[in-house]
Amino acid sequence: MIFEKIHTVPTSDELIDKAFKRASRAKSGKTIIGRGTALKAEESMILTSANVLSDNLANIVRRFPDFDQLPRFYYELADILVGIDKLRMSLASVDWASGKIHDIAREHVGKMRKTRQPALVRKEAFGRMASIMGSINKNLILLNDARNVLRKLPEVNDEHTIVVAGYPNVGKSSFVSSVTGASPEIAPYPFTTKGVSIGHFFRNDERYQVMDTPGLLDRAMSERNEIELQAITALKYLDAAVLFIIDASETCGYLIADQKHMLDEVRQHFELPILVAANKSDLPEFHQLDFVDMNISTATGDGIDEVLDRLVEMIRDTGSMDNKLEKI
Ligand SMILES: Nc1nc2c(ncn2[C@@H]2O[C@H](COP(=O)(O)OP(=O)(O)O)[C@@H](O)[C@H]2O)c(=O)[nH]1
Ligand SMILES: [Mg+2]
Repeated sequence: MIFEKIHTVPTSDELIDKAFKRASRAKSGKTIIGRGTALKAEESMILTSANVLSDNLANIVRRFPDFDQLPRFYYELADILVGIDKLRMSLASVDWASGKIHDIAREHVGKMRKTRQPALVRKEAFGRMASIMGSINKNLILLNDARNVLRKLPEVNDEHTIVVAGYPNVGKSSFVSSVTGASPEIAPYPFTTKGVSIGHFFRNDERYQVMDTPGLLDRAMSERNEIELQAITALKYLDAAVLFIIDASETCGYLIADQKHMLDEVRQHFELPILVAANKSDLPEFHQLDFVDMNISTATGDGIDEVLDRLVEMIRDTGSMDNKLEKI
C-alpha cells in the first residue's frame, strides 16, 4: 500500500529525549581521564544529539511519498483528507529543521574549541536545538495525524476497474459476488461507513477489479456535501467504467424515475463510460426500460456474461492505462 511506509511520526519531545539520552551515552563512552577528554566528550554530545535529530527528521520526510508521483486517484483522496499543501509545508519545515540542527552543531563545535567551558557551549547548543524542535512540533503532529489518515486509504490497485453504482437493494453486492466468486475484500474509503468492497475477475487473461461503493454512489448527488462529492469525484481518476444498476422491478423500494434521476447525475458528474443494466429480470414486476443498455438477473445469471464483455470493451476503448494513470 502506497502509504504503508510512513511510520509513526514522533513528537519533538520524544525526539529530543532520544537524542539527549544518546548524547549522554556518547559522553560516558568518552570519559577516559586525560587532557582534552572533557572537550571531546562535550563535542561528541553535540554531534551525537544533532545526528540523531537530524537523521530522524530526514527519515520522516523521506518516508512520505512524493505527492507528484502519486496516481491521481490517491492524490485527490489525500488532498481531500489532509490537504496536500499543508502536508508539503510541514514536510518542508521538518526538512529545514533537519539542516538547521546540523548548522547549530557545527557552529557550536567550532565555538567550543575556543572556550575553556565546553559544557556551557554544549548546553547552549542543546538549547538551540530544543528550540528548533519546539518550533516544528506542530508540523510533526500534523504529519502524524496525516499518516494515520492516509494509512487507511483503500487498497485500490492501478488496474482496470468496474465501479458499481445504483440505489440500495438494486443488486450491486449480488452482482459483485456473482462475478468475483468469493466474498470481496472490504477496504475503508473516506466518508463512507461501510467502505468499498473490492473483488476481482479475469477476462482474456487480464485481471479486473470490481468495486462496490455502498454509501458513495447509492443516492442522489444533490444530497451530498462538498467533501463527499470530492470523495466520489476521485473515482473518476481510476481506469474505470461504471456499471449503473437499475432495479427495474422497483422491489428495492425506489421508483424507476428516481433511479433514472440518479443515473443522470452520475452521468453529469463523471467522464467515465457508463453501462446501464436493468436487474431482476427474473421477477414478474420487471419493466422493460428504453434507457437501459442491458437486462440482467444476478439471481439466475442471465445477461451477466454479456455485461462483463461489454464493460471490458468499454474500458479497453477508453484508452491506455498510462493515459488514465497520468501523474500530475
Ligand atoms: N429476484 C431477484 N432478486 C435479486 C436480484 N439481485 C439481487 N436481488 C435481491 O435484492 C436484494 C438486494 O440485493 P443486494 O445485492 O444486497 O443490493 P445492493 O444493496 O445494491 O448491494 C437482495 O435480497 C437480493 O437477493 C435478482 O436478479 N433477482
Ligand atoms: Mg450492497
